[in-house]
Amino acid sequence: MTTRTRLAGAALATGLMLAALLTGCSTGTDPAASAAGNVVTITVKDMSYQPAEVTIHPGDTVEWVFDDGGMPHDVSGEGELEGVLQSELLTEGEYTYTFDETGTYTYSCTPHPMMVGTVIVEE
Ligand SMILES: [Cu+2]
Repeated sequence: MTTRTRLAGAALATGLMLAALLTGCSTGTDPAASAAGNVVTITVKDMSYQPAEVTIHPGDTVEWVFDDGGMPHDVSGEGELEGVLQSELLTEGEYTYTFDETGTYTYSCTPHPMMVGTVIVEE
C-alpha cells in the first residue's frame, strides 16, 4: 500500500465516522425532547399570557417573553410560589423559572390582576 492509498482510506473512514456521528446525533435528540429540561415559552402580550395554561414536566423551564408594545407586566406567583416566582415589571425581554415539583401553580400580573396564568407540572 502506498502512502497515498492509505491516506485515501483514512479520509474515507473519517467520512464514514462523521456520517455515523451525524446520524447518531439526529436520532439522539428525539428521546432528549421528552426528558426533563425542556423550555416552554409563554408570550405576554395583548394584556394576557399566551397560552394562559401550560402543562410541563418536573425540571422543565417556563420562559415568559414580554412583548406588549411597551405595556409593563410581571409574573407574580400565588400560593406557595408567592415571592418565589416573581419577575420584575418588564416591557420587553424575558423571565424564566424552572419548576422542579409537581403541582398546579397559578400566577398573575401585579398591575393587572385580571391577567392570570396556570402552570401544571406533572410526571
Ligand atoms: Cu399586566
